[in-house]
Amino acid sequence: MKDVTDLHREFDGERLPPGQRETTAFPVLSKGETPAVNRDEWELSLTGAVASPRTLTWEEFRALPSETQRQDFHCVTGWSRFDCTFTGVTFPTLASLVGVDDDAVHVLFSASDGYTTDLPLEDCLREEVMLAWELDGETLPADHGGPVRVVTPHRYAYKGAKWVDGIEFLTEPALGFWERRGYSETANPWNEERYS
Ligand SMILES: Nc1nc2c(c(=O)[nH]1)N[C@H]1C(S)=C(S)[C@@H](COP(=O)(O)O)O[C@H]1N2
Ligand SMILES: [Mo]
Repeated sequence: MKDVTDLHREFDGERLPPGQRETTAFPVLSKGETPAVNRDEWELSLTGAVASPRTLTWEEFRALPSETQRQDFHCVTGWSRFDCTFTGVTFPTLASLVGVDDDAVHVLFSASDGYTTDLPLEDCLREEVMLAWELDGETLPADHGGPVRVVTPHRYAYKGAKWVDGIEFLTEPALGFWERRGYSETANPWNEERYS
């Protein structure tokens, strides 16, 4: 299994980012109710500044190469959960499927509960950014974003959309749900980039 729990070194930080406390629980943090998302009706759209936009069904998505990674998870409200095991498809795999245009600079993720979040493209084109359907060897629970969520272990976890159903490649930055409410665009936990 690929272990990326040492990626804090790249950001010149300790494993536990400043101002965080470790929890062994996995709290649920959602802006509203957990939406009921049925795998058989779920689709993932890949649109915007790409050569070939695609909409993937669950079967098509699951046929893509997948991997399992050990990752840490940092919530901007101050808790971190170490050693989460996620199985999914990496963002670079999805990006190469559609062929990202040269002028794409940001990515807007959207989700079934109306949530959105935006990240610079370079922060997405990393092996540890995954669209995951398994947590700790079990089907990803609905509260944690099942059937499919994004994980961003190098960024605060609000950059990882639960119940993800859309990825739009953008030629300029956009503001997602929390970014519009004053949270950081870049969200690097080792710099405590919590607010903009
Ligand atoms: N669709 C969606 N994704 C979301 C959220 C949300 O409200 N809706 N909350 C974000 C926040 S603030 C955090 S910390 C993590 C929490 O994930 P968890 O509930 O699995 O702990 O999901 C992120 N992704
Ligand atoms: Mo969060």
